Amino acid sequence: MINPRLDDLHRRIPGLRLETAPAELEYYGRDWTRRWTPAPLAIALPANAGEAQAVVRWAGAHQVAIVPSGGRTGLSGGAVAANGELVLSLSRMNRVLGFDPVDRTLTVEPGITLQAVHEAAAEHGLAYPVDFAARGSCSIGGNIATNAGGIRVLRYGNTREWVTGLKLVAGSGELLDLGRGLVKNSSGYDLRHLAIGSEGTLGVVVEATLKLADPPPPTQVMLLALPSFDVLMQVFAQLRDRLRLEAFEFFTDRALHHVLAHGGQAPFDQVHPYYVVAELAMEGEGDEAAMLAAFEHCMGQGWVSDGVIAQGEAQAAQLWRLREGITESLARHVPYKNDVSVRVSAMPAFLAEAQALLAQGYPQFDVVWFGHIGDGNLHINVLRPDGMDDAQFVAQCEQVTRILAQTLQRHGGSISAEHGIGLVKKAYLPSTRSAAEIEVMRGIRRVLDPYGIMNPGKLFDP
Ligand code: 2HG
Ligand code: ZN
Repeated sequence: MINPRLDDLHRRIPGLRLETAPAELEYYGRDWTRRWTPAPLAIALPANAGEAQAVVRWAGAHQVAIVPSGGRTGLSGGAVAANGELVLSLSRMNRVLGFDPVDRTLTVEPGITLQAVHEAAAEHGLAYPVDFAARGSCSIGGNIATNAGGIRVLRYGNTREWVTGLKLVAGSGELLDLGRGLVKNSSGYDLRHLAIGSEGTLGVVVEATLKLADPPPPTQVMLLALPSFDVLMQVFAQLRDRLRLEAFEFFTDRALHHVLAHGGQAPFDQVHPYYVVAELAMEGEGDEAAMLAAFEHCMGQGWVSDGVIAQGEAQAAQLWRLREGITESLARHVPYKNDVSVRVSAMPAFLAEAQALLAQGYPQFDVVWFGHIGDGNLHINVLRPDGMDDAQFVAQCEQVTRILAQTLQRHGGSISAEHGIGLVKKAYLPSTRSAAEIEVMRGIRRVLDPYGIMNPGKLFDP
């Protein structure tokens, strides 16, 4: 080590793995936003909770900023280290620590991927029902830090619903054992829920106990092509009221265009303005008939321009790929992302206003709309036009976000539904949270992170 501070860290925690090679700094210093140049001081890779706690204590004593780091699949810059921070990567802490068949819980280290959690739950005949496309790369610690949502929130809720215990090393260096797997605990403030969604600003998760669900029911997957968003909402209401929806996801013709350009297979002969992937539980005897009746009803109303019900798992996976492949298909464009929410009832009015705003004010942009309709969550990806330089593009996108934030405020919505605030949306936090709320959050942050070392510069400034 050449850096005296790192020498000291090395001496104080002799077994700790520290990386300082440029390739490692580059790799661990960025997330999927790819808008910041990584410049961390070093990467600390603790092997266990004790080492992680020792690193946080050392950082507090030496005023070294820490960026907690999982799979770095975040889209808001929450895991970016661009200012000489020490990245605290939990990637080596990726084990399943235990399964309790009576409690139906799985206790895991934070660096385990979501997919490995799914697999571990399935080995015990159960399920961890939070799910989204980055499952193979994202880690459960990052899911907890952002209260990740995904494609099954409609049915199962966000990550928050599934975390019954959390061990958190607070910025103060204290190890807090929160929730302890209790189903009921009416003994004051639930600090576990403060930590969930705090984006690494209060502490770092070193262990989580996850509640498991019954194994998923057999399902049917359908893809529908729809002429308008109003119709889409009608179809949503029909399917939700008549059947048991496991997922209801939408995307537009532009989204499908990019997925197909990336190697997908066109589902229909014609192009349609809107598409929906719906997954329906098929548990009881009458479910299949009820699904067909609902499908026919929607057809009969003239709501559905075209549709397909998957015949078997391979086709179901193929239909899902059209939705789940959107982010990947856009990645090479480095799109500017918005991830907003309004109440489901406000979706049509908000979408119409937002679409008009973009079409009239920014016709130069290819805007890709998709998301989780049943949760009132829209993803708005804006692509850089050919020939526009990146700085100009980002400046224009920030203008768009400012106007979107005002529109959202009028509709009572949020500037971040499930991706977090991080760096990307920090300037817009006051459109979603009142000054009084932000002041309370500042106070909480000061108590748990008295040295101001936990992910400084993210979420809001001191
Ligand atoms: C999804 O729903 C993810 O696929 C990513 O939240 C959204 O890329 C995006 O904007
Ligand atoms: Zn999403």
